[in-house]
Amino acid sequence: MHRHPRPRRQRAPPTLLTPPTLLTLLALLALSAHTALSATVTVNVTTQSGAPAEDAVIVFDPLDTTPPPGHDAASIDQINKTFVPRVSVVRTGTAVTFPNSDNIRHQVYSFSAAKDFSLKLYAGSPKTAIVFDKPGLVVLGCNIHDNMIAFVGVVDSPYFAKTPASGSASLNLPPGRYRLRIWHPNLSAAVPAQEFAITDSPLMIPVKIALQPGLDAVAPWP
Ligand SMILES: [Cu+2]
Repeated sequence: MHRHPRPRRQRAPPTLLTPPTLLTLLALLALSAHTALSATVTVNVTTQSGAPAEDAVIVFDPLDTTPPPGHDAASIDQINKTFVPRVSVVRTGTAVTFPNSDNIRHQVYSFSAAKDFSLKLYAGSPKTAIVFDKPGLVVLGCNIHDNMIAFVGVVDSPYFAKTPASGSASLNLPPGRYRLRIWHPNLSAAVPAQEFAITDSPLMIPVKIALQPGLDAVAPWP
């Protein structure tokens, strides 16, 4: 019987233990300095009745510093004739894609001053993303389905969040003074902006908002 030659066991190449370079050390130092010099700030948003408020937009505008530019990509899907998510918050300059997970066509548009645009009627995912290049509130609609509505808060600050079902969102903020803005599509009264001086210790900020469910009008952007 023919025997396959036993494959020669390959010896693993010797591991090169490079000493940490100066650059690595500097990067580690910068990282630890950054970690030490930022505070976890938690904003807990509740309604009049004390229930957690989902989909509240939280924005901390830095008053002392100009944060470095940058932004992530974002995506707003269309599922069962509903925009998902209903509320988004993105940094100015973010490219947003609008995939369509339905097997019917949608036509996404906005007349908002912050972004006036209209995608052609489409199924699947359009190739082009829409760049949200001005701060403000963009209200999205679908020309085919009047009930479809979604909101994109476009902010210059990199320090923003949207509350999940718990009503509570945490951010890491470098020390300094900030203006806190809160928005929700169903606000029945504007939330006054507040100023905070953030140090390096954690902070919990409770915020009560008044909501009017089913309100047709969209709350003004702060
Ligand atoms: Cu539609």
